[in-house]
Amino acid sequence: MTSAPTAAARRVAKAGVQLVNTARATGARGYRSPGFAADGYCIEPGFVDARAAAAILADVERFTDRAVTASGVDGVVLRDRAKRQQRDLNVRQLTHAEALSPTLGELLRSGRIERAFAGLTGRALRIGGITVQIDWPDTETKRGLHVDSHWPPTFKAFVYLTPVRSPANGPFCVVPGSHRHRVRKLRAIAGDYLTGRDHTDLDHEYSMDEAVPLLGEAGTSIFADQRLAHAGCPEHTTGTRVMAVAYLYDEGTRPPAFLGH
Ligand SMILES: O=C(O)CCC(=O)C(=O)O
Repeated sequence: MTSAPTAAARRVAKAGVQLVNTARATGARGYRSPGFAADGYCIEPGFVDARAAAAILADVERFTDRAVTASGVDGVVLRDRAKRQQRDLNVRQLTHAEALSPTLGELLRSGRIERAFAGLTGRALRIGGITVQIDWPDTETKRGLHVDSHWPPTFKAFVYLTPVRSPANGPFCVVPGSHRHRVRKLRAIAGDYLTGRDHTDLDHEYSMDEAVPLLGEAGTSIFADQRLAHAGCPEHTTGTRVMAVAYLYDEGTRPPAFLGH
């Protein structure tokens, strides 16, 4: 009689599968759009028109006031990163943001984000949630370069609701093509393991000098494979950045546990 694998054995097997898929950068070269396959991201100016972006911003702008500490809306959780960790101390997130803004709700229900990703990747992706993220200027506590997950791949659509015209406005930054890296990712994971760090941290293997800031007016959307080495710009000195962030994963699979966190 064979006995069921123990929880520890299941964890080891899962880690093995993750490592093999990370080592192969599985699927990262096979995207429908050659540009997305090469770079791992795409910027679409005007994906949300200026009037709609302004309407969403008007619906959520009250949360840029630090004195507001609760959403006051059923199902919407306001989370200040400063309450639970030592980095990203000037980042605020609001979950289930579609409940805050009818215009954002319409965008979510329209299927446009999934269709845009299908065109870029050839994959059927499902939205796991949409948040609004508010970033106040910060040059000291930003989390360094990281991935959201090594495996399974996850994707995000970022919609800027305020103009992000220079590094001083705190753009989303990526190392182009790093979603395809194999050896460097394995070196990073080994380094994280040896130093007891989060296995998604990459900042000891990659440098911000390799990263490009992704800029755009309000309404610009960035579609990204979150296996890219990425970070919020640590040179954010001017203005509060507000953006909506949709989280996506492969349809037919279970949403990764960290989604929305
Ligand atoms: O604030 C940013 O631009 C970075 C966001 C980020 O790291 C993420 O969504 O995983």
